[in-house]
Amino acid sequence: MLLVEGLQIRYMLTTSSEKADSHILNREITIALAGNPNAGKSVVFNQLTGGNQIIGNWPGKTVERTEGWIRYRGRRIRIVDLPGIYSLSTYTEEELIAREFIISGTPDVIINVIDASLLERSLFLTLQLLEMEKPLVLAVNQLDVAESKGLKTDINTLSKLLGVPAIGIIATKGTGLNRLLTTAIELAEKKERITPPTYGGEIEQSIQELVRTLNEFHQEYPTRWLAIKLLEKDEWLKNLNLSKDILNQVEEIREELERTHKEPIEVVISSERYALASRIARNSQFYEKKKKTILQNLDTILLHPVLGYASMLTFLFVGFIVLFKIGAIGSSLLEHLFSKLEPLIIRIPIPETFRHLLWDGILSGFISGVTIALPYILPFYVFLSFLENSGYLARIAFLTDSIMHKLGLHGKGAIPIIMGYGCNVPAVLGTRILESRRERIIASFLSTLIPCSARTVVILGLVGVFLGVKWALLIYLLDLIIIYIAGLLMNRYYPGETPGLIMEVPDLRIPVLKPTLRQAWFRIKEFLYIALPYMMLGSVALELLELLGWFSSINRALSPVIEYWLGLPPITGIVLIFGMLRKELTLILLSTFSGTTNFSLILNPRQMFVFSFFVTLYVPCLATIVALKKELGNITASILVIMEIILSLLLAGLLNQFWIYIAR
Ligand SMILES: Nc1nc2c(ncn2[C@@H]2O[C@H](COP(=O)(O)OP(=O)(O)OP(=O)(O)O)[C@@H](O)[C@H]2O)c(=O)[nH]1
Ligand SMILES: [Mg+2]
Repeated sequence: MLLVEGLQIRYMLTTSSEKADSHILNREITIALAGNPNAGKSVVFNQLTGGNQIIGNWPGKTVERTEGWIRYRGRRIRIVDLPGIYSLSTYTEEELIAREFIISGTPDVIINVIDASLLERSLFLTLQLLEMEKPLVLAVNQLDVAESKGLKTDINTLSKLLGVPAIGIIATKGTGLNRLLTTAIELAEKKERITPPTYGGEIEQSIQELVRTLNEFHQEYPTRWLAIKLLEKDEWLKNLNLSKDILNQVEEIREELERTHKEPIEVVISSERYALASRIARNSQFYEKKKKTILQNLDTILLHPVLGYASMLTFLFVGFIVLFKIGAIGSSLLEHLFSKLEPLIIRIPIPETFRHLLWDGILSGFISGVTIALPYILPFYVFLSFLENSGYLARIAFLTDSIMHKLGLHGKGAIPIIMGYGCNVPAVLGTRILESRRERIIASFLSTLIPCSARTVVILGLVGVFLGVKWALLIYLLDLIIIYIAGLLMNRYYPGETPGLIMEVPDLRIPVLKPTLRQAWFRIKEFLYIALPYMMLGSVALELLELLGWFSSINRALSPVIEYWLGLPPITGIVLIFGMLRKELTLILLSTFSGTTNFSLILNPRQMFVFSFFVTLYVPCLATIVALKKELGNITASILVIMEIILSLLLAGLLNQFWIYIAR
């Protein structure tokens, strides 16, 4: 699958209990995972289905409905991971997706995942879910985090007060998930309607009054829920074509309530929910004073106006150097290993042409991929996964908030942009955490200029190894400057406003090892299954082009741009075209074609630098273009791609000419 994360992917997972219970009917049950952003829904989803939803410690990762299937005791169970939401009555895109599924997607049961360390806030949504009267089980997650903050949760009382089953879980460790699943299935099969929460005073009376009227009309939705939504003037009700009489009655009640409360009715109902949520939270959770943990103290440094930036820069710099060192060492070790292998294969008696295709094509594509790309990609993904799950990524977003505003983005915009260092595809999809289309366009463009792990392979494997790590760092810096200027320009010439919201910074935590490594592993697997075959096919295609004698004519056609403007050797022309598939291909093909990983034999320092710089900027790879099209539409995506081609040709060419000029 080309587009990895965030899209709908299906899994079939068979649990061991299936065989024993195979006589049970093949029943189908749909379970929806709903809850606040960052509550841990996707961890639950991944644990149950074996899926690979993005998880991380900041709100707003899951932006699409994602489904997975499992078999459990003879039943086929469809589990749906929904985007996180704070309420069911406002209208962000994620809220619409989640709400639409809960109302019309007819889940048999809802698992409401809540963060036990943020109980009161979570219950605000729980109450709204209960209003819908669907079977619901409360998954009280992150008990370990709550505990470390000194919060003791009384799950039984919570369950009693809400009138639904509640199960305490620690999703990252898998604790309680079995019970959660069995309880959810039981509820789904009983199909009992639950008792919705009742609110206070006149609001409750008005709801009752409306319920009486609505009961006379047979509706497919619970009347109490309809009554509340009518009072809240919910847009969605337009779909129902209710009679004039009912609408008039609603209007009368609304007017009266607003007269007594002197506030819009939505606000009055919200305050009722908050009051109830707060009462339930107070009665079911207790605070024992604990010393501040080291992690909480750490935040005074990490978010400090001066020390925060200093520690961020140090952290990223050290991280970069360490990653480069690990990559370089790994790379030379692997190269040594494979060089021992080479003579063995050369001795295999096969016809000359085949040997060319086999050795120069498939095998050297594979070997270059493994020796040049993997050593950098592997540690990088682990690093990124820790950055995401510790919550440090959200802190970087907080620190860069003011810079982001200059670029026309909310601070949250830093998150997809930074994720772009891993892969531009999830970065483009991740721009959905931004509110407006304008912001999403700016952030998507900027994140496709970020050197993803594939481009990192080229920068580190070529410039880092042959010119020195300082030069590699220079490319990253130049890139950041270009992104900054591009952002400034876009903000200036693309009319619209930047929202002034403040970003929510989740608590810092030590990432749980297993799911964090698992997340890294899924990305590495993607590399092994998709990138490596590309590299082998690419090498074979290149060999074929040469055998067929087409090479020189293609190179001649490209020579004005490649040789004169960019100052690169002719062979790089074809290589750069192949690189549109995946950026690491450029370096891999260069090595398979020239038969060496010692790039100093074919490129001089200027060419290495210009080549890497150009690869960093020119068209995003195919998968990213597809993601851009999906998120922003054909026209916008095409404009962005064209802008990028012009930008890269212009800047890399100027850089080359400048270098030649200086060197003269
Ligand atoms: N310590 C601990 N961490 C957890 C637990 N559950 C989830 N997390 C972490 O909390 C963060 C958020 O989890 P996600 O599953 O991504 O949250 P989500 O509800 O899907 O969030 P959105 O997709 O943004 O709505 C991740 O870093 C998880 O590793 C838990 O029980 N204990
Ligand atoms: Mg999620």
